Amino acid sequence: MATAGKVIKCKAAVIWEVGKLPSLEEVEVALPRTHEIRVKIVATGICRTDDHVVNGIFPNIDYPVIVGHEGAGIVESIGPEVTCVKPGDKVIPLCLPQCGECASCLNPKSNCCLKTHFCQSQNLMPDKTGRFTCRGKQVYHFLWTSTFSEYTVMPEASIVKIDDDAPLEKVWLFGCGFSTGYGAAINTAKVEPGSTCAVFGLGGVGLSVIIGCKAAGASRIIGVDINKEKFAKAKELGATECISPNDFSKPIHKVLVEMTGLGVDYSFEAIGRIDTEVAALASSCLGSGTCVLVGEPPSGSQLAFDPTLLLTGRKLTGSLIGDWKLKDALPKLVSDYMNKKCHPDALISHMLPFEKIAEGFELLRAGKSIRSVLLF
Ligand code: PAD
Ligand code: ZN
Ligand code: ZN
Repeated sequence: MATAGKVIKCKAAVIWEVGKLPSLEEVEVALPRTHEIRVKIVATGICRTDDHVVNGIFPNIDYPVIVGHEGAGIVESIGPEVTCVKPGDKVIPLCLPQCGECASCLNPKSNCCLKTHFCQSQNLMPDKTGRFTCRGKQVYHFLWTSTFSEYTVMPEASIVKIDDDAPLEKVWLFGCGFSTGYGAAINTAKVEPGSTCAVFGLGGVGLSVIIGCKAAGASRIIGVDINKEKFAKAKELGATECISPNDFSKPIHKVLVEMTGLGVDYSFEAIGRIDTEVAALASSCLGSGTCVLVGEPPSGSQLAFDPTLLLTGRKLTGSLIGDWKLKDALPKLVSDYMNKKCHPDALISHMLPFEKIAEGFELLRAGKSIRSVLLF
């Protein structure tokens, strides 16, 4: 492409400091170095995790930063020794890397690559230098994706080629939200046919859990949210009932236990709050229930609960990006999408030009959107 070998000037949204919404800027994007790829982002969604960075509750972030981690685009150019993609390929950036070499990548039971931000910082490229500058200042990367920039750079561990015919304005959903929720149900919980499920939080992630529970054959799926405007979409996607904790004087876990006898077979927390994590655990069935934590509580949070909940046979676990090894899984998920085997499209509530990114964040905060997609 004509831009190959040159520094690119393009539009991006920069979070200059904690508490400030991403601001539209012109940034410079340097050339990809060895084992790096520069990608032209076509479409990118706004996930609550991006808002956590705005609010300063995501761990170990350096500011100014360009966030965005649900995206899809086209390879613009590659650095030396890149073998996994070539210019022109359609790709999805991976918010959870899969280096293929570390102990986790070699462990078939783990997707928590040791290069992920939970193990080491991803605020700069692996060689500890950055590729973004704006107004003469270095701007940090986020999860090696930074999809809120028209052009972005990532290492080979953080990119995967997808089907040439995949619609980029749709399949960005696989970059985080849909894969996270769907995988939490089918990979982490391994929901069984005929089972009962409760899903706390009916945002993009929780609704994707519902899609996964339904696909796995759950017979009863109870959605829990304080925003009743989310109920119609949850029911459209497979919830059999929806309840709001605000409609009951007793704690919501007691309501769920009464509704189901001993509690649900599988409960999921897709909000990111300590109190709802404990409520989800207490809603799961005595003797055999499984509770899966998906939401990300503020960094430094500590969970406290009565250990009897576990002694009496409940299992508590967590799920990072749906337990998928993303580089292996995403091409298959996208081809399932192309073959109409899974349909996350209903999660896209708003399509906005990239310039309206602030409006996208406001819609998320006001509880009016599920996923807004920003188009460059
Ligand atoms: P969202 O904000 O779109 O949805 C959250 C939902 O929770 C909203 O519908 C709220 O109304 C609802 N809610 C808020 N407070 C309560 C409450 N007290 N009781 C009941 N419902 C409530 O977010 P999202 O769906 O984009 O993300 C959900 C969480 O998942 C968030 O913490 C995000 O950071 C996390 C996440 N985790 C992973 C992972 O790999 N584990 C990946 C992606 C996102
Ligand atoms: Zn790895
Ligand atoms: Zn996300």
